[in-house]
Amino acid sequence: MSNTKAMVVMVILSALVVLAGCRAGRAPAAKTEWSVGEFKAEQPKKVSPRHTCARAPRAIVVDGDLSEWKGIAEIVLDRPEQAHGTWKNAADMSGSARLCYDSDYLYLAFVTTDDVFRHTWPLIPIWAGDCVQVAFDPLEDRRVGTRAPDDQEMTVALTPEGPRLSRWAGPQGRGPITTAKLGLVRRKTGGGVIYEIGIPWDELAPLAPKLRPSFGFTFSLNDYDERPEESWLQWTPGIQNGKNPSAFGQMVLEYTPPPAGETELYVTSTVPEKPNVTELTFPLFRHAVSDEKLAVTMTLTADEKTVAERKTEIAVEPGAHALALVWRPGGIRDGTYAGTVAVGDASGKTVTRAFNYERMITAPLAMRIDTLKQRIARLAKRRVELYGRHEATLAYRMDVAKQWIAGGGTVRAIVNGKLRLVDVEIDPELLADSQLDAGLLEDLIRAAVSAAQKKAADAAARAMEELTGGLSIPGIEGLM
Ligand SMILES: [Ca+2]
Ligand SMILES: [Ca+2]
Ligand SMILES: [Ca+2]
Repeated sequence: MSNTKAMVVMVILSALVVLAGCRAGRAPAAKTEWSVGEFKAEQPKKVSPRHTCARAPRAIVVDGDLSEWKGIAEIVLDRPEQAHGTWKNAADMSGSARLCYDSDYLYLAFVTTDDVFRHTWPLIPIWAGDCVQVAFDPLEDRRVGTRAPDDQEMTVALTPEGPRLSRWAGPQGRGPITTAKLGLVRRKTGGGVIYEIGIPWDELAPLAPKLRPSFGFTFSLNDYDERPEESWLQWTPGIQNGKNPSAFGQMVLEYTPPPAGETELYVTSTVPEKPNVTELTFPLFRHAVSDEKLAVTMTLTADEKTVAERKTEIAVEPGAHALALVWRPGGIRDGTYAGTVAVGDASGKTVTRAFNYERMITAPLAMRIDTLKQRIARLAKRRVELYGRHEATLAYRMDVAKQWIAGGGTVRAIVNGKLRLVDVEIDPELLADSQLDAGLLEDLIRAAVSAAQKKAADAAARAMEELTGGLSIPGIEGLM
């Protein structure tokens, strides 16, 4: 390096150090640690297709009986232009979707018609059997061709092990959503499934009624009759063949004030996309019936230890208020924190929202570079996870072509990777045996078939373990 170049590098480096110092020096010593202002939700532009997420007209009981959903408008998928893969007709796969909400849950109801109901999870990925996939773009930033940090994708299925709702992407992390209410039942006619689902608002943050006018949404009805995910019907693109929130439809959150004398409280947390943010903003909606004080507690924890906490009270008058509560947590280092914001009213009701906060502001240059390296390492790990999932899917597809043989020397059963019986071979000498009767023959066939099916299932489980075990990917089993 020439002397001039070295000088230039030195000057740039010192400038960066000075800048970092300025930032640290600008830490809000004199500023108050929190403030409360008016919250104004951005008004996204209208998008087609558009539908209404109704306010629940009456209490929703999540049980697979949709009688309380009467009067809520449906989105119907039953047309060839909505279908992909080897879709035949509406009897093969069709269905409807309805959405509504109350102060605690977003509810979804799907009713499908399907000539053959089939799901064999965990032998196949959960999205490859008969199921519904849903995707949300809470902030409606409509990212093109990839998900943004607020975006979510989930699959709901009636699996052999029971109803299951799994999240593949979202700020709350991946895995089964155990806080959701699931009422999934087979239909008495039409071969399909009724899916009645309640998802707590905390699982959908930063989405919240009154704090967002609408959200991006789409869904897909997946069909497995002969082959996993052989066809699907979709409201819009954006889930299948590439993640693309810019293609989603729009759900307008219908709002009517609560009945006279009833209060309403919605709280959410924002997800700062960049780590150089010193302020955390919590949008809050309160419909109050009298003068009151809301008790607010905001906390940040690292390694399960509280590192910052702020308790405060907000006075509100009767009526509807959309507020933005801003917290500037002081005295904390750069790092990754788990946080909660809890808002309690006089009736004793408390709404708690969880969030993650990654902060990179005051550290010396070297430490900031280290943090950057950690971020890159995390991104690389995520690539490995996605690759692992792809490989597991490939391995599964190969196994469909494979066959497993089991049984003694007299009766042998051949089963394929889908656990289907391909053939049974019986030794002619066995049939000549005078002691053989129909009951014994049935027992021998049954034993051979179940042994071959067990072999196939074990092989699939082993293949999955080999592909994922070495990487120790948390939650992947829950998704597959
Ligand atoms: Ca119900
Ligand atoms: Ca079908
Ligand atoms: Ca099916």
